[in-house]
Amino acid sequence: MKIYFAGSIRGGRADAPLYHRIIEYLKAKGHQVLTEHVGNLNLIESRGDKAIYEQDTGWLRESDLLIGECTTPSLGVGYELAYAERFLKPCHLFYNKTKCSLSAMLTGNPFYFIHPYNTEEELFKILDECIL
Ligand code: 6IA
Repeated sequence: MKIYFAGSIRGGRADAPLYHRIIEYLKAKGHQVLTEHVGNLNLIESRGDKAIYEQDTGWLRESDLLIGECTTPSLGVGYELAYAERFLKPCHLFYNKTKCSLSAMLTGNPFYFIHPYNTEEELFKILDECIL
């Protein structure tokens, strides 16, 4: 599958190492992750914002599935989720329930598959079921 992984960039990079581990896991399972850079630990902004927007919305339309790690709140991820809904892309959203509570605009929308987790081990177990 072509997977669009969504995670915070300008919203804060505290969870970047986790994004990296999720992306590597998805790749090891044989999937193509279109947004590998989201897990890059030394992210350097080298392109203009218009190019980023056009590239990412194009990848979203091309993707089969969106996986979002939403523990660190991000306006960009929120936008991507609404965009993915518009194109009826299945969206699996993860958040660490010991660290945050997710926006009601997501948990209240039955379109999204919402996966609260306690531990990283639990996250990967749920992830396995999403990518079968
Ligand atoms: O509002 P945020 O910046 O936290 O939004 C994060 C989300 O928007 C991610 O899921 C990305 O898909 C997308 N996004 C935001 N900034 C970038 C970006 N910046 N590149 C690609 N996607 C982005 C430049 C970094 C690049 C040079 C490696």
